[in-house]
Amino acid sequence: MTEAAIAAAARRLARAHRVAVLTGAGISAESGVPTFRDTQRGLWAQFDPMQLASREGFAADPALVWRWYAWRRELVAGAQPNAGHLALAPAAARFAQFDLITQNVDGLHARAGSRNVLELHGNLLRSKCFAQCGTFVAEPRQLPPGEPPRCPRCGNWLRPDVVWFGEMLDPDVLDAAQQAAVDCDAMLVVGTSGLVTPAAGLPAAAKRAGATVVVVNPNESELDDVADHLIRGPAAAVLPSLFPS
Ligand code: BJW
Ligand code: ZN
Repeated sequence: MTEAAIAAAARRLARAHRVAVLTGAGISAESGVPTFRDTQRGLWAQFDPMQLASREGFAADPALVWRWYAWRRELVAGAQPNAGHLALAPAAARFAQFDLITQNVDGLHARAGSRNVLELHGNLLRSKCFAQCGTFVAEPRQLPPGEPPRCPRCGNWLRPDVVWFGEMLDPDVLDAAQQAAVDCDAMLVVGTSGLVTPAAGLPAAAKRAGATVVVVNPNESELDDVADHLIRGPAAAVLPSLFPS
């Protein structure tokens, strides 16, 4: 069943000229990076990620939120791109247009060789000033764990350069992603629960504009209804077969 669904989707993708890909945390699961809604392991089981990933959560306890991100940053630093990430990087060259849109903050697509990745929710490996004075810091792995470091310009806290709940996405990145969605003739959606807007609206926007939508997820998701091709399987096993050499 899944084999037939993969073969049908692969045939459709092979005919496409303009492809957009939307990835979520599931694509990094097989690299050992927990999905967003599965980050509550061990010591972190008692905390709500929706609370930690918010300005209010950081303001209430900056050290706690900083430690959560420091822990996740270490996990990502020790992880490697998997066969799913690695299948997407060379696939870009097969199409007239190929846009890779990710909700992930782990940077694994770039480490797999993908270029011009549209990172809708920022990147865990960068930090910026909580007071929005315009300061960005590139290499927070060198920063101490525990308390957040201070902004070198204004002295406020540094925070991860990610998009928290209730914050606006970078308008240029969001515009580019929305344009890619309405311009593509096939959209591949991988490893996202489809719970978080505006990212979750991109597959429906693509479909309304006439694109075929392929969804890859081992579990049910909010995006199953949008799928023309629904592939129930893990990204690292499925993606190489969608772009056979
Ligand atoms: C596999 C697999 C394998 C497993 N292979 N697959 C009410 C109040 C306030 C705001 C809102 C509200 N109602 C709606 C909103 C808007 C809000 C929102 O959507 N909230 C919902 C929760 C309801 N959105 C926002 O606030 C956004 N901003 C915005 O809209 O601005 C305008 C506005 C402002 C104020 C009010 C209203 C509007 C910003 C959203 C930012 C999201 N940021 C996060 C955190 C980033 C930093 C960090 O990581 O800490 O981004 S949240 C988190 O969810 C993260 C992810 O990118 C994002 C999506 O999650 P994803 O990737 O789908 O992961 P999971 O874990 O949910 O799912 C994993 C999937 O993988 C599952 O389906 C598995 O089955 C699958 N899987 N193994 C393939 N091997
Ligand atoms: Zn500052």
